[in-house]
Amino acid sequence: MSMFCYQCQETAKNTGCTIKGVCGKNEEVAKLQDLLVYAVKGISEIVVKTKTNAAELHTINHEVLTSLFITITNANFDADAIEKQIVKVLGLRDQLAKDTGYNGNQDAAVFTVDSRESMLSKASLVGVLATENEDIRSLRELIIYGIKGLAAYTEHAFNIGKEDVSIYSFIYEGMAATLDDSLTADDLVALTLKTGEYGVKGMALLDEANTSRYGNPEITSVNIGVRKNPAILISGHDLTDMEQLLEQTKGTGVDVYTHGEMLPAHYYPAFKKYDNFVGNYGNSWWMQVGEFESFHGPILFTTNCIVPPKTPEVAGRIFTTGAAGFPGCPNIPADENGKKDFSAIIEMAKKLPSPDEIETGSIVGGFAHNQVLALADKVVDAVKSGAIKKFFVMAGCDGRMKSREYYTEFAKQLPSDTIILTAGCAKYRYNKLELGDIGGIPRVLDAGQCNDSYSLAVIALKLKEVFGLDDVNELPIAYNIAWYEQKAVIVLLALLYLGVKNIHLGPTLPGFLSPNVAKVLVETFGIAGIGTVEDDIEFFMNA
Ligand code: FSO
Ligand code: SF4
Repeated sequence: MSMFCYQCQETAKNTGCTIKGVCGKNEEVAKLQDLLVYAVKGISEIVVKTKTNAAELHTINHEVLTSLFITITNANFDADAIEKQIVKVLGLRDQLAKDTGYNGNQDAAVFTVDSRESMLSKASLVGVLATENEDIRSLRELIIYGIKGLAAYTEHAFNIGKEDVSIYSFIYEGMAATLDDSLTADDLVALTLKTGEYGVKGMALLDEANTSRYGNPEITSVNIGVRKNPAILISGHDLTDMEQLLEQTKGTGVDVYTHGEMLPAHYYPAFKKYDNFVGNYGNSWWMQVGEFESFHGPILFTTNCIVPPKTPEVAGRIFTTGAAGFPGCPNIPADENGKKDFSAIIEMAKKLPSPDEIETGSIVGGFAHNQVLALADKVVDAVKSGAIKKFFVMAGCDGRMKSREYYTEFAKQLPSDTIILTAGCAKYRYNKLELGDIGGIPRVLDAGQCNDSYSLAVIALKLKEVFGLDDVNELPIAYNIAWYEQKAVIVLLALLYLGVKNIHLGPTLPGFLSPNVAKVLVETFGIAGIGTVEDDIEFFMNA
């Protein structure tokens, strides 16, 4: 076996990618990512054992976030960039060991490598399969994937200048725990829930960061057609990159379109003032291969999901920034103040044709907690009168598997007295259907990016209060969530921590759950997979 990765929903045969990733990640990149995660575990071990206060670790905190983000599915395919990050992190680890007087002998905290070759052979010994017991391995990876998602959200908040040291401390605690052979399965189950607790904190921090800087998302109609100007497409989740790109393109004659998970940027008041912020182009991440061809202009990836470009022409128009990376595509760095120079992208755009129109019309979104709570009276009345019978939380991710057509069908077949609450790229399975409204409330309410699933939890908790219920599970809300990568794992753990039960998860249950761990999730939290659309709708409507 040359590599092993089973962190996402598309893992080969739902058991593990062993030769090449379904995502396109090759053996070298997979191994370097394993080693980067191991180096982060080493830093975490030192922090925990020496009881170092995370508040004193500014640079290390940030590099740990970036390192974990780099290893998320579809974020970074660039072996050279990952090697560089390993060298950086090991340097920080060794300096930390010195500064703190660490005298332990945990391998992750002391190992050395001096070449790409030595990195690859070390990686073969410390990857996922290094943990032999499949239940312990499953729980360790569940925690690590949750922490990867948490790190991604925390990094976006960091970029806006918002931090919570307790999150860093937890990341060190959680990562170090995955090296500790004395922990039992029960200990790790408890730590899994604690990961969910910090998931809530991380998403709340990012929500506070985004809304304090860019305002509260509001109902917005987003154009999905095009104009006849040269243009840049911006993808991923980082709003500080969005802000800087809009500032730098202002008055240049270059238009800006969002792609994939950047669509919700349109919902923020702060971005509405830019005349060149035109609309959203295309659909969810996996459809980029064809859509980037017809876009014609340069594309900036601020995070995942990158699909390896099929032609040199498209590859030549891709730029990355932050944790994202692809070999041969420039990564735009930030200076010490977080400023980025996007002029190379703008100059390229000016020389290229305007986008081909692939759709026309508009889509409506912006239903994050503040906007929905502003409509609370209307919503509560509609529930009381029976006009709204049930809400369906269908947040999460999209993916390429054919089985995901389930979600489009599910949305189509839901009774007309139901409302879909969505967030994340899962929405593209049904956000262009004509599902109508209930007394003026659209039947698909899009809160925003996957991290804005937090908004859906806030809305649920508020409704619980308004209806005077003791338990969030008594609300007429069903959870039918689609997952793909590790940010969805932290969203799921956050919901479990908040006490939400009976979540249905699809299109398949995670391959990294061992049968015993899956059983715990089923028995404790009522987690279930999906069945047929008809059966599931009948089940949910009668539950
Ligand atoms: Fe989607 Fe990709 Fe936001 Fe993920 S674009 S799949 S859960 O990165 O992060 O929802
Ligand atoms: Fe396979 Fe997913 Fe890992 Fe890529 S990220 S190698 S598709 S499990």
